[in-house]
Amino acid sequence: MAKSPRTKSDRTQPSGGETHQTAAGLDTAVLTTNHGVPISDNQNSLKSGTRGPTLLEDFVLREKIFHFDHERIPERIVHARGSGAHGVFEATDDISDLSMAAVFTKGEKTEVFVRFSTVAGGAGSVDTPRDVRGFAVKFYTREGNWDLVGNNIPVFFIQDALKFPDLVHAVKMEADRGYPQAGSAHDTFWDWASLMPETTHMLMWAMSDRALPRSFRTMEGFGVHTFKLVNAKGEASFVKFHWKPRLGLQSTIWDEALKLQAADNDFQRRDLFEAIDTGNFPQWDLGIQVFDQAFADAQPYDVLDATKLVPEENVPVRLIGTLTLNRNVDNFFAETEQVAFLPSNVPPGIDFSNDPLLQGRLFSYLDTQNSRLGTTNFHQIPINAPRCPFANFQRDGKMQTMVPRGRANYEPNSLAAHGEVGGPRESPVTGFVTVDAATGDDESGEKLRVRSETFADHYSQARLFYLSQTQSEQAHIASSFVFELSKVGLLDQVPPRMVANLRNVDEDLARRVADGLGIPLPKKAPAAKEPVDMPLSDALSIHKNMKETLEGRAVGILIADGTDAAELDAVVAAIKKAKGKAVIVAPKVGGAKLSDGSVRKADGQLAGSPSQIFDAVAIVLSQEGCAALIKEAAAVQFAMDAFGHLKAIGHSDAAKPLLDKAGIEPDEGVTDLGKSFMTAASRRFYDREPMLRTLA
Ligand code: HDD
Repeated sequence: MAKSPRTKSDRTQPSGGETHQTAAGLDTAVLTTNHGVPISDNQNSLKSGTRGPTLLEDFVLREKIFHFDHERIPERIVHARGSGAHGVFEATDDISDLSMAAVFTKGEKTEVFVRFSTVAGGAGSVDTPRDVRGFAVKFYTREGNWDLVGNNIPVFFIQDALKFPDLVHAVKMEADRGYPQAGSAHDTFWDWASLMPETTHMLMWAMSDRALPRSFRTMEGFGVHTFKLVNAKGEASFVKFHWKPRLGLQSTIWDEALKLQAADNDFQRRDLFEAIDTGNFPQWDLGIQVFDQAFADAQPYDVLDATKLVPEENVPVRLIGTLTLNRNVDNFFAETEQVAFLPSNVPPGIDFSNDPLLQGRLFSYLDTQNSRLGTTNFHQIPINAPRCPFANFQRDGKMQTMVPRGRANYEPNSLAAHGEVGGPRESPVTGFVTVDAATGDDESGEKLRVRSETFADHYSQARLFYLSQTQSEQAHIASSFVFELSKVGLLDQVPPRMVANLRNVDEDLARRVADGLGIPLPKKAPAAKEPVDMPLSDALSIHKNMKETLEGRAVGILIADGTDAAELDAVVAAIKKAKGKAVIVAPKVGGAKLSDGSVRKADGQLAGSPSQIFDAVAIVLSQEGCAALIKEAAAVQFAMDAFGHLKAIGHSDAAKPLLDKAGIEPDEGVTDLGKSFMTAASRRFYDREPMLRTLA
C-alpha cells in the first residue's frame, strides 16, 4: 500500500503571504533563541557557581520557560476533542443550473481540511463516549473558503441559537463537581432535556447507535440546516448537504464502546491516522437534497427548523462530488488545534436560510476564535488562510504577520492617480451577493421575540426515526434511555418527566423505558402540537445501510506457540485479499513459535489488545497453544467479548476448548477459518444479542 505523500511542497502555506517559519526551524543546523542568537548549552541553566542560584540574566532559560508556560490555548467550548486530516474534494456532477459556486464545477478539485470531533468532552477525553460527532469541512475554494460545519446526525437539539449556552452548560461536566467528563448520563443534562420537548427528535438519534460510530470513516455527515444554492441568474433553491461514507455505516454497541474507552481512548483518532498513513484513504460522497418553496410549504414541518430532517424518500439525495482524505497533519497543534471553522464562510453560489439556529451560529464561530486563538488575525494562520488571493483594508491587530506596503489603508482612495498603490476594489460581478427573499422567507420587518407556530411539532419526526429502526436498533435506543436516566441520581422528577415526553413518540418505547427503570408509566406530557404519522424511512437506520465488506475492518488473529504456520498464512492472505487489516495478537509481543519452528512476531500483546479493538477475530491455536491460553483470563475474555459484541469468530479445530470456556454457543457467526469466516467477518450478528443480554 502506498504511503501518504508528505513532501515539503505539500505543506500548507497561505497563498496570500509567506510564513517565516521553515518547517518550524528544523532545517537549521544550529539551535538558536527565538531571536536568532545561537545557543551553546541546552542542558544547563546559568548559575552563580556550580551549585549556586540561577541567574535572572539567563535569557536562554527564561525564553524557553516563558514560551512553554504559554503553549496551551483555551480549548473549544464544545467539540474540544478532535482529529483532522487534509484531502481533496472533486466535483463529479454539473449543478451549474443550481449553484454558481466554482467548487461545484464538474471536474474541479478543491483542497480541503476536515476535523472530526466529539462534542461534550474536553480535549484530553476519550474517543468513544456516547456523543454526537462533529464533521467540519473547510473547502479552500478559488472563490474563498467554504466551511460546512456539520455533525454525524442530521438534526439538532434546539431550534434557536439563544438556547445553545443552556444546552452546553447542561451537558458538560456539572458546574460544582467537575464531572462527568464527555457524557450526557447525568442529572443536569436530563433535567434540562426533559424540560425541552424540542430536543426529543435529536435525543432519539443520540440514544441510538449513531452516537457510537465505529470509526469516523463509517459515519455519515450532515450540514443539518437548510441552506440555499444560488445560480448565476440569482435564482435560489433550498438545499440540505449530506456526506455518505464509501465504507457504509458501522457502529459499536454500548458494552463495546465502554470497553473501548479502557482499551484505547484514541481509538478513532488512531484509526483515521493509520488509515491515511497506510494509503487507505477515507472517502465520502457529497450529496444534496434540493427543493423549492412549494415543497417546503407542503410539508408538515418547517424546513427552517433544525430539529427536522427532510426524509430521503421524499427528496432523494443526489451525489455531486467525492471527498478523499489523503494526508495526515504534520503538526497537531498548528493544524488540527488552530483550524477555525466558520459557518459564515460561504462563497458566491451558497447562501444561508433564515433557520434561527444557523443565524446565531453565523455570529458565534467568528466570535469564539478571538478568545481561542487570541487575535482577529486568526485567518492568517496557515491552516485557516484561503488558498486564493485575499486582500482588503483591515489592518493591524495582534499577531499581524502581513506587511502591507504603502499608504492605502482606506477606501475609496485616489492614490493610484498619484502613482501609488490604491489597493483592491469591490466587484459587483464576481462578489458575494446575498440572495433576496425570492424563496419566500417570511421577512415582515416586525421585531418579534417568538417561536414560529410551524416549529411546534416536536414528536412526529422522533416517532418517524424510532419506527424506521430495526428491532435490534429500537432495543438499543430504549436501553440507552434506561441507562442514561438510571444515572440521574438526585433529581427524582426527571426520569418520569422524560418518559412522559416519550409517550408522545411511541407508547411501546415509553413503556419499555419505564419498565427498564422500574418506575410506573407516568401520565403523557401534553404536546404543543399533536404528532402525525409519517411514512417510514429506511435511510434513517444504520443496520439497513451497512455494507458487508472487510475493507476498512480489522481482524485480530490470536496465536500462541504451536500455531499452524500454513493455517495462519492462509488466514492472513485471505484477509489482505479482501482489503481487510490482519493484526496478529500473541501472549508475548516478541511473537510465537509456530508449528514449522519459525517465530511469528505479534502486532499486539494479548493483554493490551482486547477483541473490542477489532471488527472480527480469528483464533488460530494448536492443542498446545489452546491448553496454555485456556488458563489466561485475557484470552478467554478475548473470545467472550468478540462473541458478546456480536462479531464473527473464526477458529481452528484445536481452539474449540477456549470457545467453550468462554461460554460461546456456536451460531452462524462462529465458523472455521475458511471462506465462511471471510463472509462472516464482513458483518455483525445482531440476532445473537437477545440471547446474551437483557435489553429494554
Ligand atoms: Fe457548533 C464548534 C457543529 C450549533 C457554537 N460546532 C462546532 C464544531 C462543529 C459544530 C462540528 C467543531 C468545529 C471544529 O472542528 O473546530 N454546531 C455544530 C452543528 C450545530 C451547531 C452541526 C447545529 C446544527 N454551535 C451551534 C450553535 C452555536 C455553536 C447554535 C452557538 C450559537 N460551535 C459553536 C462554538 C464552536 C462550535 C462555540 C466551538 C469552537 C468553535 O466553534 O470554533 O462557537
